[in-house]
Amino acid sequence: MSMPATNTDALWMPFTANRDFKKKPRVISGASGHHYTTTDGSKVYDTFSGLWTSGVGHCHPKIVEAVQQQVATLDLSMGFQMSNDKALALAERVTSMAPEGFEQCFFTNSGSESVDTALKIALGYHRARGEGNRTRLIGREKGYHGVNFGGMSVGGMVPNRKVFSANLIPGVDHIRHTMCVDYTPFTRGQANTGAEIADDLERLAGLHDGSNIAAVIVEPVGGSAGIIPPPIGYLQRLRDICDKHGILLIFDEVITAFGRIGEPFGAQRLGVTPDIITTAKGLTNGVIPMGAVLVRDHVYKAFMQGPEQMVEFFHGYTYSGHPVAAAAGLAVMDVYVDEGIFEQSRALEETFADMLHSFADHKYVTDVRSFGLMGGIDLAPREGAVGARGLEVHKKCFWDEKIVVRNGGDILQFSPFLNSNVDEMQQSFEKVRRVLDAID
Ligand code: PXG
Repeated sequence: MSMPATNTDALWMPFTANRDFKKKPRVISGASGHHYTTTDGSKVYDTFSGLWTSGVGHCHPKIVEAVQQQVATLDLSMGFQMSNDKALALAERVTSMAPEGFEQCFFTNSGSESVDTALKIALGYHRARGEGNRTRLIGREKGYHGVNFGGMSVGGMVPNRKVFSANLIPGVDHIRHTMCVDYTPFTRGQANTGAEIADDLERLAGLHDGSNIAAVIVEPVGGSAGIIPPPIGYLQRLRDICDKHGILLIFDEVITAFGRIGEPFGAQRLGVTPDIITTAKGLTNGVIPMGAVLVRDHVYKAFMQGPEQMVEFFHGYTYSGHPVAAAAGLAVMDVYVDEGIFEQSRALEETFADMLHSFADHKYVTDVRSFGLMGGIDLAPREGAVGARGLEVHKKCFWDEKIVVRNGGDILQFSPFLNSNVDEMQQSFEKVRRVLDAID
């Protein structure tokens, strides 16, 4: 076996401070269960489940076996005008877990692709129904919908948009975000106030005329911007305004689907049904890249018209429904059910929230937010050096405490395994506190 590579020169890393990283690289060469192994042989506990992806842990034997078998049986088949047995089975499996009425799913390779696919479905849907004037897309401030042009344009993360400002797709607006730090700090779960923030959509419907709006896309619980649970009643109010104006509601569930908030889909947990759901991450436990866009029956049916020899939706990826990814997904769905993963996730919520909110008293902590197994801790930025404190926590946790802690600037984000061991989780938070106590 060759030695693990350690030369970082050739790699341009995603969403990374490359020059800082390359001074002292943090390089992983193995993983098992809830730990990574570094190239120097250390075991590192993962508080972020991969990147919100790997809820059942790393290198789960059943998933590994399914992938190994599939790659030796059918490595790839063309997905256009043909399909494969695993893609069919996974589509059936995933739609059977979805909220009622979601009967079709379209496969992609990532969350970003799921989002752009969903936006295109929304535009195609209205046009197929004779409402081609409905072209406007509405996102939300602080939303994260991936990095492709559509998702970036409806997204509301300023650093991700800044450089591309002049090239964002036209015809997009944003409703206000629901980050309520100023008036409901340290909220555990959903805030009691703020449902009326949804009325911002009514304002945009008034401005543009609702009949010109195709779709609204939101994360049911904001993830990347630092864990933003919806105020109680907010999502239902969005749903009602969409219904009033014939607007499609898209839930971006790339993070919230598959147990992260204690149900197969966030829509089920939050009791609001959108028209389109985007997924990725937990679909395959992150083992093979894959995403899926689920649609309600009326959306699919709108496309199924015209001459039958015609392609109904001119969209798709070479690897849509890739058999190895789909085999991984099928094994993951088995693990979710056989090991009661969603139930475990739900049972861990309160313990996780207790641990997370215990940081409220720390001198650097300005807010703590949580929902399900999603948690955010805001740190006060250092004077004149935004993001420096967060990055130092990440690095010190890795080197001194042997845990991976994700920082988005000065926000620490937590995405524990859905089957976390409570003692390990407790120890990881004790380590985070030690690090916070030790730094400036
Ligand atoms: N939608 C949502 C809601 C996401 O969270 C994407 C789309 C894009 O998925 P891909 O697979 O194209 O990356 C995401 C991705 C973070 C973090 O630190 C989260 C994501 C990506 C990078 C960082 O929270 N989520």
